[in-house]
Amino acid sequence: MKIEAVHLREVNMPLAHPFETSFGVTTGRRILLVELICEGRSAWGECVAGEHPYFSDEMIDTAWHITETELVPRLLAADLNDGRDCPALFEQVRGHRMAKAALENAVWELDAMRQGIALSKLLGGTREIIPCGVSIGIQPTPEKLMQKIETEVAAGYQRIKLKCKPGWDEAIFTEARKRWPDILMSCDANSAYRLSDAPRIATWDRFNLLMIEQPLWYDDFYFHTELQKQIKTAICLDECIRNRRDAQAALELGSGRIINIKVGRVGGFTEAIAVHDVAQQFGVPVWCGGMLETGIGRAHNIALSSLPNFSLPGDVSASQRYWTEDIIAPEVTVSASGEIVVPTSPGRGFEVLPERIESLTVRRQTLRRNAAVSS
Ligand code: OSB
Ligand code: MG
Repeated sequence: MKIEAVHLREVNMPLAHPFETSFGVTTGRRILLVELICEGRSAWGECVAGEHPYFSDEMIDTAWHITETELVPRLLAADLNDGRDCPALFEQVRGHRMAKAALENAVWELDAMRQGIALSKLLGGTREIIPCGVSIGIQPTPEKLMQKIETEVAAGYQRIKLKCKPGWDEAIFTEARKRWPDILMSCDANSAYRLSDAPRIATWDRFNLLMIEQPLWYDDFYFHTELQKQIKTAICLDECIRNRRDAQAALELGSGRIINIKVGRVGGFTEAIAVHDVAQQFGVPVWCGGMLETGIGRAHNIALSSLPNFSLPGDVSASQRYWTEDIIAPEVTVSASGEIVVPTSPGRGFEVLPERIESLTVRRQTLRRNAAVSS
């Protein structure tokens, strides 16, 4: 495959509801989309880097810069067999995994279209339906949070994850457990605690949480191991798992017992599959995380979630929870039993809506094979 052109776009999309985590509030997304043109086909990728470098050290503007100046020139000079060629192609560039993932995932999508098979099949997926959970942000009041939980439980979601931080933890867990003693419930601290909080976190075992996600530093394994020794509840690792070696190191150290796989965070589908495989060898379940994606990234998350070891409900939920109008058709919907049907049609399985995307675009750039940059 010789990619003929790459279109970069920034789309601006207001969120249907603000999303608050321990690192800040997001009211709207600025999203970098990439579109590859090859042999009359168009394939898309979504960069999940945020508006600020708060979740990780990447953000949309660094991702755009690296994509334009380093990654796309390498892609346009290459003749690719498939998506698995991308990691080596981009290897000289250190880090910038979310930027790399957007391009690599688009190459996988292109390859699936070319072969006439579903992206899920190309990735090695085996599931026809995937179980879905939701991630509920920090709310203005505990009452508002209880209303949100009620809505999502009624909608059928199979696991409720509560964003937490010091001061927004024990009281809301107590209240939620009083009202819903038996639901699958977890929490995500996004690194808001320190090892000195271990004695207090150990008392959370009484809430019967499925897991506590990334309680300590975003780049740490060692102190998570120390914390895991002091609590019964499983730690789930998100931010600190960048690749398959991290997964192996963390699981050998006992830093956690569950892994959240975000394809952007690990640099693309090739590495996501490798992390999935490492976890499987350790008998550790994984689930697919979310980064407030548009339908393009969401479709890719659905395909990835169809792999066999994605055995826990992920954060892949309905388009409508994020957007008044998504950029794909049909929008992603979740059944009353909290499941998404994995598409079986070729490629991503959802149509992109070019006019809708056009109307949301605030910045664009086209790079072509053997040609100067044009706008
Ligand atoms: O830590 O999982 C996280 C959103 C932005 C950044 C980090 C995280 C999240 C979520 C939302 O939890 C998941 C989603 O609904 O897309
Ligand atoms: Mg998380």
